[in-house]
Amino acid sequence: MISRRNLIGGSAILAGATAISGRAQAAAIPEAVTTTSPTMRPPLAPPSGPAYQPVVTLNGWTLPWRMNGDWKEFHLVAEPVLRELAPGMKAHLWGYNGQSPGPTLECVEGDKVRIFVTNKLPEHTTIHWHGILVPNGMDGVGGLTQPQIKPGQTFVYEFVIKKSGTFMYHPHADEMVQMAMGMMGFFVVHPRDPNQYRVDRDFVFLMSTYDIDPGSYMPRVMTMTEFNLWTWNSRVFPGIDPLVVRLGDRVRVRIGNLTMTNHPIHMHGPHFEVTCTDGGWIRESARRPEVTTDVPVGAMRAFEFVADEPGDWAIHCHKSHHTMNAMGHNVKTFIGVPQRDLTKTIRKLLPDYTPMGSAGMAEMGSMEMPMPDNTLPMMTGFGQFGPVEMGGMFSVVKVREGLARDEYKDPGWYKHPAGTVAREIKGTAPEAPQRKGATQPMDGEIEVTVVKPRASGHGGH
Ligand SMILES: [Cu+2]
Repeated sequence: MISRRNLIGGSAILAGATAISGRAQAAAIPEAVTTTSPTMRPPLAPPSGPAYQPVVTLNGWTLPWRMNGDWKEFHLVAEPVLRELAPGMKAHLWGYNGQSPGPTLECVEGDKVRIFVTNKLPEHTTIHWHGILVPNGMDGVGGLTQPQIKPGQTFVYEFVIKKSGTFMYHPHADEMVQMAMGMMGFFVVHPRDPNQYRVDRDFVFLMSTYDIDPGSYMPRVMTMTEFNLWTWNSRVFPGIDPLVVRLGDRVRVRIGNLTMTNHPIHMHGPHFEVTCTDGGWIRESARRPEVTTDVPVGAMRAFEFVADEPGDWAIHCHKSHHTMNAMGHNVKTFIGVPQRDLTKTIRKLLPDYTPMGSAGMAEMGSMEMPMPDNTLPMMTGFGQFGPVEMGGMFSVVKVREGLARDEYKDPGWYKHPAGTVAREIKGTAPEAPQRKGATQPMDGEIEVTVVKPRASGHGGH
């Protein structure tokens, strides 16, 4: 649901802002469009100006703008928001225009852009336009290139966009807190020539991490490494939108990383090439095929592929802890440990104790364990064949035949043609050949003699 709010009527507040042109002072601040829903909104085709293929923000939206003469005007409002991370868990974050991440901004190379930023947070903020070439005074570094935007103030940023590409925006004021609270957004600049770097579908998401104790709503902002929620656009599996793709489409996926660690993003199915970073487009001769690309901290990567094979193709971070939801870090490893006697002993002390993981942890994907309110299972989600046993940074690229050009609705699970799914074979496996005689090597086998090191005063390994 999108509603319009008149946030600030006059232009009195602009008196304290830096670098405001006469034109901006004359103009009233545009309305701020806001949304409280984490539902993906359809791509926003440009109502005027050069044509382009608009991007699709997973569980998000593109901010509408207004034209004022030849200036494109946006209004961002920095404010506390309530974000659903997945059905069953909400978090009190900070974001822009009702959501974290903030809305995606889309422009065209050569656009004259004016962005109003209103601060409705309890502390000061700024916005840095990450990767965009701007005059120094528009770079958004609090204290260095501008005074911070105090609560209640509105500042205006103005620049002409020189270069197309894949960028983002985030605060450059009390950064550790403000980014740990979810303040960030995507900024896509389309080429002026719509046929340059043309794709049929263009998805964007930002990676962010949170440390929210099970049962609570507020991220710990001092956490440096021990995060427990690994998100794409402040959503975790199974709450992340699928990337719905028409068979044969050329597809781009743009990813930004504002977490404290790198994320190797792996896509099953079609091979891809990284085509763009926050420094610009990669020339064709320098591209190489990949199935995983690492997205470093504070960086953007865009990759492209042709969706030439239908199916439900997993896309996820390859750090396996990042495809899990909140868990206690002190869960012990019990693989191979018989727990019956141990459980009896522990239950004398803790009657509700549930042992887990003597054969692995897969049972957690199908079990419904009692949990505090506002917490997600560590491993969750069901596919058509059973539990998916994932969480965090995981989604599905759903390649389907016969979709409409702008159709992004979840088509459900892939219907595999008969005989194309891995299956159980009934019957007994033949016995492995028995080794005769402990000392005789079999044909082709090399006998190895282990010589123990002589005991000495040296510590060895
Ligand atoms: Cu990761």
